[in-house]
Amino acid sequence: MLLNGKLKIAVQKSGRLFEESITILKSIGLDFNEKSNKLFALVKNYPIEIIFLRDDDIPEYVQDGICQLGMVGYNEILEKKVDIDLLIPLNFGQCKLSIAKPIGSEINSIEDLEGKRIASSYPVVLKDYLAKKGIKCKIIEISGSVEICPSLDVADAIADLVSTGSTLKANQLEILTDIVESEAYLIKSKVDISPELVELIEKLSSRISAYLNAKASKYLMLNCKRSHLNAIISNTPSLETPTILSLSDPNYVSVHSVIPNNNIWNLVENLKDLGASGILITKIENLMP
Ligand code: PRT
Ligand code: ZN
Repeated sequence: MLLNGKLKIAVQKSGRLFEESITILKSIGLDFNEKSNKLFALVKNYPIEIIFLRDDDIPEYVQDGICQLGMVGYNEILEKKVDIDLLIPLNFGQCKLSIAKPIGSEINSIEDLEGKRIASSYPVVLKDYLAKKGIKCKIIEISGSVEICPSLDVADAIADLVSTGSTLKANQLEILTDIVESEAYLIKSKVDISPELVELIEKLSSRISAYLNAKASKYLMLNCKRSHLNAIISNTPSLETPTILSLSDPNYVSVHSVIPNNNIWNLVENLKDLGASGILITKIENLMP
């Protein structure tokens, strides 16, 4: 890593956030080889270096201005209490930090946690949460395998990240309450950044937003009789005004529209019932508002 005036973007070196972070950076046109040197990667077509770090270190590297941008979970941002700009929620790495207790234990409400031991890798977020609720507990800081603490009688409950819930289940634990929801964010340093790099950051942010918009949307095309047009348009959840094109048969039109990428099958069936034909739905590569 050199102090060479290039934009530095911190991403997780390996782990749950790695693949998706790399996919986004490549999808917005950055050309780099992440495999040749796992400490950093030089971007060939922009003055950018990708710096590979443990996710725990990313918030502070960005806060201190060593990296101007970073991609990291909101849980780590809260835990490190950093002063950074949250730029864009990245729609991956979704999980929640929850307090869980052994199934069948006498802890049935958060008040029952008073005086108990809670093991967690997120002592700062947990401490803030308990203080807000006015509950005094002993927090046992553990860096991994938090789930086994109750069965080893190291703790009465845990506070850990949950996504599917299968790890809790496998350890005979259940959620008592959720503390905070999390996903990966693009974060930006508040330390002085040169005007050239600010311009580059704006370009990258706008491309990331376009990439995320495209991923959340699909392009819909269909044909219908003019007489069915109003019903079809009012039943199409278009993100912007749909485009209506004339066809060689003056009684028919073609409707093109960007739609949200959910409930697609129900929508298609509904549009067919309303008289649409030749319904085509395609992926969108890029959606710049
Ligand atoms: O080496 P490094 O420090 O970089 O990696 P790490 O081992 O600390 O982190 P990693 O790769 O496990 O997670 C990185 C980030 O992914 C986290 O900080 C979260 O922002 C996000 N994330 C999303 C998760 C999970 N989902 C998740 N389920 N991080 C961890 N888990 C673990 C959780 O701790 C528990 O052990 O998965 C288990 C629970 O999963 P379910 O599916 O059984 O509920
Ligand atoms: Zn970590």
